[in-house]
Amino acid sequence: MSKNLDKHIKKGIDLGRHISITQREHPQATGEFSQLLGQITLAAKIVSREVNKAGLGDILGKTDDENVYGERQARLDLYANAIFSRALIHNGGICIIGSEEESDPVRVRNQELRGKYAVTIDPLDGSSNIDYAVSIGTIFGIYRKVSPGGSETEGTLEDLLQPGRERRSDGPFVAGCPTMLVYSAGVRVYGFTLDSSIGEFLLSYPNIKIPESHGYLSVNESYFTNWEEPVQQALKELREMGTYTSRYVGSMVADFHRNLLAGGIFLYPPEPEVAGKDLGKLRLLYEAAPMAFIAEKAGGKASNGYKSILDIKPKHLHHRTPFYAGNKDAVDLIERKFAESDKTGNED
Ligand code: FBP
Repeated sequence: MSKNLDKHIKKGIDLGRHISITQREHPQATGEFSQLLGQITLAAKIVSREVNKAGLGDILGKTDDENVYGERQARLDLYANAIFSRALIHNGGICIIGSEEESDPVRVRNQELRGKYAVTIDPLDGSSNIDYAVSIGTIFGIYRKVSPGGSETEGTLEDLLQPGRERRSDGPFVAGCPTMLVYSAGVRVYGFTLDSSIGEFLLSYPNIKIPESHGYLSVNESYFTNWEEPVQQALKELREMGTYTSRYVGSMVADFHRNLLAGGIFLYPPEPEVAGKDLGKLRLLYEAAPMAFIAEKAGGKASNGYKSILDIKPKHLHHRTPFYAGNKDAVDLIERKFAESDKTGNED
């Protein structure tokens, strides 16, 4: 980031101004990325408003519909999916969406609306907490279209199944006490807080760097006995260090966000003997890879136990992966335990 720009990125500036400032770093920029980020934040504000008054209307609870994994979809899951899809398709300049709530990719049929970006999204992460006023959020990821034909042609699966390192930008929204946007376009990680009195995201964290060697252990320990030995050993050693303590909300966006600011590691290990959890629970494209992008840009690390999450080539839209993300030294410990064990990596 050039010195000249650095002095303009001040706490309190609004997201629109921030985007126009950082865009100066990309003389070839067309404004399409800014437009897309603008639509994503607009949808986030609408969803955050609904979340903040959930319980007064009839938006809580589950529907009878199930997602591709047989998980019953919450009303707010479907509401958030509809709001983000509408904003992305009608004004986002995208060609295709890969969403947790849709079994198949959502293509932009109308050529006038199509653009050069592909988006992956978990419209509402932390579904098990929706009805209990616990922090939840949205996770999004942006890729450039790679399939032939530019925005003239429809997006294809190829535009979604790109390794995380190809991402243009990523970020979670955390609908918690304040609603926050955390995003990176590849250089720094920025944190914006929604000032609902003016309906604007204002810069609250100009350059997030994850603190090292201490913080929180965030994992659902009730599955401990199902984990592979290297994970059990690593967790024991992290506990014995005495510089970590446990915190687990059960909404990855909230657990990851806390650890991003305060230090720590979020883990969702595989349970080889449990049906459907041999690769863990979290989905690569719209849960693990966006968070891995943020973790790495903030000086941390994210791994599947054997390699960086950002180097995994997705096999399909809802591909699952073991996920360890946070302090570099804590994730290195996990990788060391797997390397020392005679276990061969169930690669991807
Ligand atoms: P959803 O996107 O369906 O909410 O699933 C992901 C998630 O809720 C994560 O946010 C959270 O970390 C994890 O599942 C909780 O799983 P578990 O209840 O097994 O600990």
